[in-house]
Amino acid sequence: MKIKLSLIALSILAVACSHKEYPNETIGIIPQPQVVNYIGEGRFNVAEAAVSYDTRFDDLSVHHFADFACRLTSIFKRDVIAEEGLKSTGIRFVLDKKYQPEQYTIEVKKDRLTVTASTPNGVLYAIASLSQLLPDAFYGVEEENPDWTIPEVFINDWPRFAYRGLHLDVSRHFFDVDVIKRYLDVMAYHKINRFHWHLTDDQGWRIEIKKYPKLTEIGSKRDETVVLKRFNPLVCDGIPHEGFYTQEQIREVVDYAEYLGITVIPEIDLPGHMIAALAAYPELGCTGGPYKVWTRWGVANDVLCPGKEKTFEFIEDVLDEVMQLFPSEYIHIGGDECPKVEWEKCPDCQKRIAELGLKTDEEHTAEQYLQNYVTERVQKYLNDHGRKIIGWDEILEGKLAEGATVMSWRGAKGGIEAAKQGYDAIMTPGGYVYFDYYQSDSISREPFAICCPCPIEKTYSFEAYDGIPEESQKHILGVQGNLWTEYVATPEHLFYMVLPRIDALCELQWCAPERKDFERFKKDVARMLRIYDALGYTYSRNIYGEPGLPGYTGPLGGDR
Ligand code: TNX
Repeated sequence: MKIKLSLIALSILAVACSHKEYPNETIGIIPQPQVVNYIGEGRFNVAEAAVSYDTRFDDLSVHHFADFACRLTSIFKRDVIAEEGLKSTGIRFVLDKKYQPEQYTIEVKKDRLTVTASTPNGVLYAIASLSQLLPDAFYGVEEENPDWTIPEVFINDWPRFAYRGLHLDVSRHFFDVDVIKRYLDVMAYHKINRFHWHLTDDQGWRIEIKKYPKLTEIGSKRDETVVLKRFNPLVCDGIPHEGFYTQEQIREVVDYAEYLGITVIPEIDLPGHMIAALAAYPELGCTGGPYKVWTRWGVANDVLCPGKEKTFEFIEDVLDEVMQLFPSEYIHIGGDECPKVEWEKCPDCQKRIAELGLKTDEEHTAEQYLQNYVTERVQKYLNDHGRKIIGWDEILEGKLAEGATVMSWRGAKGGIEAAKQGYDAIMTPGGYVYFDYYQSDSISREPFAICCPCPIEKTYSFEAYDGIPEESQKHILGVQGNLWTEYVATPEHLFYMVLPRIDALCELQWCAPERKDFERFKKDVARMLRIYDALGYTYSRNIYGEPGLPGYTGPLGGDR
């Protein structure tokens, strides 16, 4: 018995010694997996491998296996099919219900590569990682002698945060469904699982609402666009801009996202940022209009009038249709940058303030409390329908009802405050993860942007828990990057702003902080850039000291 035990101990020791532990070795995957152990000297050859899977997997996972097999078929010019029923060799997908929802492992041995996961997202992320272990030829890059072998390695991986978001503003500039799908593709590849879709704003209403057809008939069109300078003198292009998604297209996007393991969180920004809606239905404003869909940027004084009951009818009707289209538990209700000047003058608003007994105190004005009233009422409506709200950090000003989630954009302080007060928070601080900021310090060579350089190193340096007391850290749901599109008018420009900062973002969302290492990351990004090239995405080459978007002819940062 004694001998047996020591033999087991010895063999465990032998296995442990043969593991080369990170950080001595890296694996070239973004986001860097949590655990990477090299377990032997052999190599597994993907070029010769069959694919098989555990019969207990769900349909969506099976689709992912089939897609992967199909890709191998087209590369190796031989029929690779995902076979039902596990084989003992080849690429094998195993279901283990004990795995956390988005966790996966990949164990590579000489004759078999075993992927284990418990959900479609786990499967998808395993395939994303596995793809990054393959040569560039996997992405269609012409390579002389691609090496299709993978070293014997064990990867165990799971996300740091459950909420891993990327936002897109389609109001300032409209992007069609194909662009949105390409955006979702690149998100899924980075294991990002929430798409925050900013669908309405002063400059355009982009979602069809059947009960209010003028929202898109009138609210989705503007006469022209400011192309330079935020402040006077404005330079406008004189070109009308328009676009919206039909409900059918919205469903198409939601389904497509679901396939990629992404929940779409719609934002209906209220009570500010509403001029496009007011242009269509002026009776919802304090003055009754007329209003015009905005052609300029910045904060507009005309906002929804919470003094009128029909404003709430409107909001609820819109949200009814939004809830039908989006299964997401969270609905984003905006709440940012809502000036109160009209409310101060409006008899209906003042009547409402009096009825509610709202009073100005040392900290906030009565009008500020009126915004709280709007937030709370809308929150209650959504809660009654089984949904939760997210709002920009302004919703913290005054009083905020329990159960709201705060999106911290004016730096991290809103998120820190929210978490301390016991609200859930999502960190999306301007300056770090605002992808509408310049890709490099050389702004004179960059497409004109709304503000400030934010090179990838800056994004990479963000740490979500900074300033959050340990006991409040559980309230940080995750991190999100935002792309506002005031100055971003084309898909080429759009992807340029996001790539490769999305690579930094996904490491903030996925990796344990101690796994982050900018030098390693930079090396891995170089590989990503080759993939972006192969897939036809534009991206910034600033990590090579090459600022600027080739082919871009619009205003540059230096023109400001
Ligand atoms: C502030 S971030 C806004 C947006 C602008 C953005 C430009 C937030 C909640 N509101 O309306 O597009 O700055 O960076």
